[in-house]
Parts: sequence; C-alpha cells; structure tokens
Amino acid sequence: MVRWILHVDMDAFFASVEQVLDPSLAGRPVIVAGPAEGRGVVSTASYEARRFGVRSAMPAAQARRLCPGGVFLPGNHSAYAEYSGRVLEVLRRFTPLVEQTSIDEAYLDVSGCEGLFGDPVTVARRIKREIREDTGLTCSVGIGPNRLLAKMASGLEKPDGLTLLDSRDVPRILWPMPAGSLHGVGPSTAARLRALGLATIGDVARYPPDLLVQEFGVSGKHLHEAANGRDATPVLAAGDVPEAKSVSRETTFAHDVSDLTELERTLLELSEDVGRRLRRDCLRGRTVTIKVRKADFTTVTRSRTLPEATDLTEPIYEAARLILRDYWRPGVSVRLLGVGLTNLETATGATPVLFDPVDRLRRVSQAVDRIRDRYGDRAVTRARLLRRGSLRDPRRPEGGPQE
Ligand code: TTP
Ligand code: MG
Repeated sequence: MVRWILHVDMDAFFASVEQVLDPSLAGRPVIVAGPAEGRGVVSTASYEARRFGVRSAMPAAQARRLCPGGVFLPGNHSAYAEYSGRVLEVLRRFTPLVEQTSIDEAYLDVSGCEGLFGDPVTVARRIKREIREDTGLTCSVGIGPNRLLAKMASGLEKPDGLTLLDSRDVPRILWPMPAGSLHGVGPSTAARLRALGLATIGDVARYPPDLLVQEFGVSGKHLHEAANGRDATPVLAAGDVPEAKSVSRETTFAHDVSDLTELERTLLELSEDVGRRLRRDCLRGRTVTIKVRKADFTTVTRSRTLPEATDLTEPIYEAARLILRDYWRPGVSVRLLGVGLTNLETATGATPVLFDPVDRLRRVSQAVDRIRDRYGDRAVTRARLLRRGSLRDPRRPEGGPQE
C-alpha cells in the first residue's frame, strides 16, 4: 500500500485567529508581539504585515519601525488554544492517525482513507474546506509519501497552499533549496554544513554519507536520508506513548571539575537542553536522572521522581541539583556530567491549559526555544548561565544513555 502523509500548518496562525475574532482586522497588517517598549518579540505577523518585512522572532521595536501602520496585539493564548483544538477536531474526522506537533501543525496518515474520502489530494481539499467552514481560518497542506516530504511540501505554497511532493520531485524541487531549509536543520547545523562546502539540500544529498556520519554522528545518517527525501518516522495517534524513551544530555569537561558552582551551572545548561528537546517533541517526563563520571572513570547514576511529569527546565534542574548536592563531596573531581528524563508521556494532542503559572512558564520556554531554533543557542540565555562568562561550546556526548 502506498503511504500518504499530510502535513497541515495553519497560516499566520495567531494573527489569523485575531482577524477571525475581529473581522475589522481582515486584510490589515496584524502583528502579535510582546510590548515594543520592553524587549518583546514578534510571535507572528499576518501576511499583510510580512510584506513590510515583519517576521516571527523579530524584536517588536523593529517590527514597529518596519510597519508603523500595523495593528500590534499582545496575544490571546486561550483563543489560540481553543482554535487549535477546533482544527484538531476537524482533522480527527478523517483519521485517528493525527499527530499534533505544535499548536498549529499536525501530521495525518491518510493511507487508509482512500475508500472513505478519496485520494490524498481530495482529502486535503476537504480538510482545507472544513477547517475554513468551522473556524474561518486557512491552512497550507503538504502531501508526501512520508512526513518529511509532507512537511517540506506544506511550506512551499503558503498561505492557503496545497502541495504534493513526491519522491521523484526531490531533485527538481528540494535539491536547489538552501541546506538550512531542510526540516530538522537548525542554524548551527546549517553553519557546519556550509563549512563543509554544502550550501544546498542537493549538496548534502550527494555528499558521501559516511563523511556526514563522521562529522555529525547518527544525525549525519538522518541528514543524508532527509536530503534524499527519505524518512521512515511513523505518524502516531494521540495516546501512543513512545516506548521506553528517554531524553538525556551529557557533557565531558575539557578539564576535570570539582567546583560545585561550576557543576551546577553545567547541570542547568544540560537541563535546559533536555527541556527544550522535550518541548519540541511534545513529551513530558517524571524521573530525573543525573550521571556523574569521576576523574577515575567510575560512573554513578542517581534518580529522583517528580510529583508530576514536566517539560520545563526549572523543575528538571531543581531535581538534578538536589541529587548532585546529595552526592557531591569536596574533593570529588568530575569528568562527565549528564541529565536525563525518563518515565515519559506524550503531551501530543493535549490542548494546553493556558491560565496556570506553570503554563505561563512553558509559553516563555517555548518562545525562547523558537528564538534559539532560529538564531542559535546563544541568542537567549538565562542570567545564571552568564554569571561566569560566556557559554562554552557545545560538547559531544560520551557514551552513556542517549535518546
Ligand atoms: P508557525 O506555523 O511557524 O507560523 P505561522 O502559523 O504564524 O505562519 P506560517 O505557518 O503561515 O508561516 O507558528 C505557529 C504559531 O506559533 C504562530 O502563529 C505564533 C507562534 N510562534 C511564536 O510564538 N514564535 C515564533 O517564533 C514562531 C515561528 C511561531
Ligand atoms: Mg503556521
């Protein structure tokens, strides 16, 4: 059976919801952003505002300069969550295999839908129509034989697009695009690819895979596959908990460290990385584990279980710090430190509750994650990480538990 995956991504989502809620805003440049006086950033801008050069994650003050006539709104997250839920309801009419990956995107595996709803293009058209009828919003739908091609396709004809990207279109359509536009390639990977002389997706596709693996480890293999338009990741229905998965990060120090403050600062960096990955993958976990490898190579792992599952940096860090303090004695010299989360559950499909303080924290974290995804890890940092100079370079993990 041919596999058909749809990727649905709402157009200018927050701004479009504002335009639906207040029809006088239709057709106008709407910018959802934090306060321009402060250090607010743009969450998103309507396509009318994008014509002025306004983009997500741009400082609000800059957006005001580019688009002085824009309608600036502070954001109404409970409304966005409600509309997100309504879109999801529409999608679930077509198949239970709907995997929501962010507030405004989802993958659907429609391989089995042909008999009921027709071919994937017909399904996509119906989805677009029903979303529009039920919510007033437009979306862009990408269709592909796998998640990757569906995702790349949905971005090709925004807004209100419907694009099919077949494997045989990969050389013609994907290969001329910049390597950084390949899904999963962030700014730092893109920079490393450029350093290897790989500017386009095609350059990556044609580069010897073993050299990519040498440079990027396992992700080199994924890069090679993705650049060639291949991806075997399944679409998971809500509630399909990923089995025995853990998310962990670890680092080997350039010199063994025995200073507790330095170790705690590293724990915070690692907890931040773990939290970011959890939030990106819509996962939460309950058990925090730290791993300490001493200078003599003896390794211990200690765990602590939280009262409830989390994807936030702060509780992960607090638990990790308590475990470390419990273990650490003056004179212990540490070679490697790791933080991991197990006992994971999927947060996929859950409509976020937007009023409690924990969720506020989560929204802040998500905003920071997005800025980092776009501008690199150093774009935003916690005050505590700055206290002792700049962040060090990302270090390679050394053995031990991985995702
Ligand atoms: P996106 O789907 O990336 O952007 P979008 O829906 O606004 O525009 P389009 O898909 O048409 O290009 O993100 C979905 C929502 O997530 C977006 O409406 C607002 C929020 N968001 C942020 O808060 N900060 C960001 O940096 C980005 C990219 C999105
Ligand atoms: Mg979108």
